[in-house]
Amino acid sequence: MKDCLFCKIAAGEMDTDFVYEDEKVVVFEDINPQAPVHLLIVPKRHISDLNSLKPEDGDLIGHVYQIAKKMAAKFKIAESGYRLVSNCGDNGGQTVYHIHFHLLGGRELQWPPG
Ligand code: D5M
Repeated sequence: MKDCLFCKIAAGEMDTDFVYEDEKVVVFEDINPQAPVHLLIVPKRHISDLNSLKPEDGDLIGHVYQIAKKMAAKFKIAESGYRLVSNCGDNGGQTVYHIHFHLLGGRELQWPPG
């Protein structure tokens, strides 16, 4: 989608290093990390937010969870624990309207989040 930052990143048009890429998603480090490990798992196809998900997106979202598990092992946070979160809308703290999943770990995370 034109003028979408994460579409541009996913298309390789920005100078972003991917820690993982396949035909459906890219994974890269968050520019403003909130934990020692803070990755963004981003579907390549533009979907604005959780509210825009369709039933047929189920396989894609299942894939995101499989990649989260793989990244947790790769970044050695699988045993200590981690969090996978997608912010939706203004009150949810979403700032980039291209659906993405934050994978956070490497420290004890607080609950509830702020
Ligand atoms: O999360 C959007 C996240 O995207 C936020 O944590 C910063 C991150 N971000 C923004 N621009 C970049 C670039 N260029 N590289 C890496 N990370 C980036 P949200 O849940 O929408 O607030």
